Amino acid sequence: MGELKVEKHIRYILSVEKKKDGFESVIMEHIRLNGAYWGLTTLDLLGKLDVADTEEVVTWIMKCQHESGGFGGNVGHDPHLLYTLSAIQVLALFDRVNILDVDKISNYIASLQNEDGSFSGDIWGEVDTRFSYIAICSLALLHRMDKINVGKAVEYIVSCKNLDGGFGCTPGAESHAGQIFCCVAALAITGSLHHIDKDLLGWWLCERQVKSGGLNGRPEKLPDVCYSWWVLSSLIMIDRVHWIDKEKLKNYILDCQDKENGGISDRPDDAVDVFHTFFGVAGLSFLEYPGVKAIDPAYALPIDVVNRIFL
Ligand code: GRG
Repeated sequence: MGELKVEKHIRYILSVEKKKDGFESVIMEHIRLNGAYWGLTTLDLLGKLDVADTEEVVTWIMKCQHESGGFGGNVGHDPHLLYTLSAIQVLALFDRVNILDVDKISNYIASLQNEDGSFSGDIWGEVDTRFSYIAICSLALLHRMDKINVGKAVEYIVSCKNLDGGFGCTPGAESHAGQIFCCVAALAITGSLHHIDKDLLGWWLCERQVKSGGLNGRPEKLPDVCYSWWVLSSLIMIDRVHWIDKEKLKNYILDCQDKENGGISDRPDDAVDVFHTFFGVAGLSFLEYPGVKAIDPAYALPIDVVNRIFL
């Protein structure tokens, strides 16, 4: 366990970026914009965003934009909401949202809202509450929520609520902590948390903590460091975070570090990656680990970045 290996994690993140032909870079080629968000937000949470080359990052991000206004996961890739949010978030980290053609991007996002209030991820039409969250979070960060029918978007999310208090990806789909984060955060951003039974959902979420201290994403599943984000952020937004054992979770996350080479994995002794490194550090931020900046549970950005946008 021990303490958070801050310097090693910073070196690990920079090494993934530098080794373009390395295994992790190659398998992340198609989601590089998500990877940039995970890696750069981790650096910011650890107070080290200045090691990144701002102009290089910003120039590359803008090359990922498609003529429709949406962003692809890498240069020349098809646009999708998943990468559009990451592009906005990374530009927000560098205080460069102002370089965006806000109308163009917000029109792209609004064009993906369906008649029933749901959102498709791209022109091919897959519907998922992940995309409702992404659309709402992106438009809020761009101050363009008026582009969509917020009432219908909320109605659709509420139609995905289950009897156990959780939410799934479409109406009737199983509750899953990842989808719960998306629905709770979208409801938080739109001022609609009254649609949630906080005690019922809080109970389901705190039951995600297993003996090792880690959290799983649904009953009978293995724990995974990334649920430190999906579960804790949701518990915080509904004021029930005191229902889990924070000390045990902190120790679980620290146990998942590669203490030699940096990075955090899903479970102790597994291979590390940038996704789990971000969600592990973000979880520690919620647990108020010394030296880690505070992160906003709804916008998934450091709180100082969110304040810069809204205050
Ligand atoms: C800005 C933080 C942020 C998110 C953007 C993409 C997105 C919005 C949210 C994804 C939410 C989600 C569904 C997360 C779950 C990811 C995950 C670990 C899925 C694994 O699912 P299974 O079924 O794993 O393979 P389990 O743990 O259930 O066995």
